[in-house]
Formats: sequence, structure tokens, C-alpha cells
Amino acid sequence: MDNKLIKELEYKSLQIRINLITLCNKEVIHIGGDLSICDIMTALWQYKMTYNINDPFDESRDRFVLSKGHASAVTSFNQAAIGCFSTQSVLKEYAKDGGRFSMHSCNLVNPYVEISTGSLGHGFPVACGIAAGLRLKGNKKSRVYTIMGDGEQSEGSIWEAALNAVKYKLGNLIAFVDNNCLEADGTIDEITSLGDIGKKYTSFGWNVVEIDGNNMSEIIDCLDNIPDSNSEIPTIIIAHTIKGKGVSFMENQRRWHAGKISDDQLDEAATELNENFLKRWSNV
Ligand SMILES: Cc1ncc(C[n+]2csc(CCOP(=O)(O)OP(=O)(O)O)c2C)c(N)n1
Repeated sequence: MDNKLIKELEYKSLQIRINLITLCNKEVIHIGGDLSICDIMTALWQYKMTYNINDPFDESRDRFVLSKGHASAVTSFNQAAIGCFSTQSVLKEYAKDGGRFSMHSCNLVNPYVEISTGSLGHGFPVACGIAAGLRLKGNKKSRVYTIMGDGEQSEGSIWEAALNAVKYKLGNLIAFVDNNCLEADGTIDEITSLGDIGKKYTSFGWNVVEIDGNNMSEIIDCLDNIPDSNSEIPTIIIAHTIKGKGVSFMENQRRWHAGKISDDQLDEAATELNENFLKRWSNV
């Protein structure tokens, strides 16, 4: 693996985390689930996806559907990082009346949002529909990426869509499950135990890949090796992650599903994030 690339992407991911905690000091955001997918989102938006920042409706774009729609802030900051709008505008407008950014992304006010999500179990079926639509239109290049939560797997609509993605041979669909083992009200095992998620999707006929979703090398290796968009089998990436990843007082804590942090907590979190990045790369 190219160390320079990984360091660069980890640095970008660090910047997104700093933006997230900065916003979290001003507004209540879904910080736990934003942080768990931060590395995947950075790799998707700042490395993998084809996207035209000047035309969010460009037919040749890859599509992204945030099925776990509450992780809107990490999406907006990544879109800002590639130039869709400024980071300052996200920090300024988030959760404000008339603003483009809110706790669940809305495509009526922000054209860079493919579809509005927030009601769990809706994004993934729509992503399947978009993938089928691209096939019907003869678009052989674009892929559809979507990220679901593991708690979201308890929605029945997920499994109807999982069946149909195989039936319609949607190899242009790449789905992630953010397997952080925690929901809003408790652990996955306490609420609706999932058993082996990978085995379930395998039995449905999906191509299943398992990665550490907070390890940039593994994420890039996985994205570099996903099947061609013309292939006939949809891919699901079970990403083992940590809710609140990178800020130790938030990690694996139900309390930090959503919330706001104090000035002192912001200082503590920023110091930890910056120091860990420097420690990790100082001798490489
Ligand atoms: C249909 C529906 N039911 C309930 C909620 C409220 N809700 C928002 S986030 C969440 C927990 C989701 O857990 P998970 O999918 O594991 O995502 P994570 O919190 O790990 O990001 C719940 C229940 C919702 N948004 N939609």
C-alpha cells in the first residue's frame, strides 16, 4: 500500500473529524455515527467517487445515498472538502432556518444531496432503484454507493431491497453496513441481534467483503478491488467500526449517539485527534 496516499487520506479524515467536533460545539449533531463512518466517507468522496462539483446532476456522476441519513454532517463536510460549497458555510448554516444543512440531509435545499434520507430503511431501497434505473438508461460506468447502519438492518424494507438487488443483477451497487454495534438506545444485541450479517447477505447472493472500516489502508484496498460496474452481483462491505471513533470519551458510548460538546471537551477532543495523527506518522 502507498504510504503517502494513506497518510494524505488520513490527514483529510482528521480534518473532517476536526470540523465535526467544531460543529458539535455549536449544534447537536449525530456525532457518534458521523465519526464511525468518517474514514469511509473521506475515502469515497475524496478518493474513489467520480463527481462533478460544477454539476450535481451530471449523468456520468457516481451516486451516493446516505441511507443512515442522520450522518448528514460528515457528508456535508466531505462535499465541502471537494468544493461543492465551503466548510464555513456548513459551520454557519447547519440547523439554521433557511440553511442548506441539517440533521438529516435534504435535497430540496441542497442539490448535492442525491435523495433526502433520515427515515431508516428508505435510502437503501432507493439506492437499489437508482442502480436499476442506471442499467435501464444504458449507463455502464456510474456506480451507486450507499451506507446503512447496523441498527437500520432491523427495517424490513432493507431485506426486500437486498433480494431485489440480486434479482436485478445490480453489480453497479456498492453498499456499506456501518457495523459499529451500537444504535441510539442500546447495543445491536440488546435491540435486534443480527447474528452474522455477512453470512446473511451471502445467503441472499451478494458479494460480501469484510473490512476494518476505520483502517484507511483496508478501505482503499477494498475500494480499489471492487468488481467492475458492469458485473452482475451487488457488493456489500461490512465495515467493522467504532461509534465515536477517534475521540476516546465518545467511543462506544450510547450517550454520544447525538449531542453537543463543551469548549473544554472540544479542546480535549482536538488535542487527542491531532496528537494521535502526529504519533502515528512521526516515524514513517
Ligand atoms: C424509521 C426510523 N426509526 C427510528 C429512527 C430514529 N433513529 C435515528 S438514528 C437511530 C439509530 C440507528 O442506528 P444505526 O443504524 O446503527 O446507526 P448509527 O447510530 O450507528 O449511526 C434511530 C433508531 C429513524 N430515524 N427512522
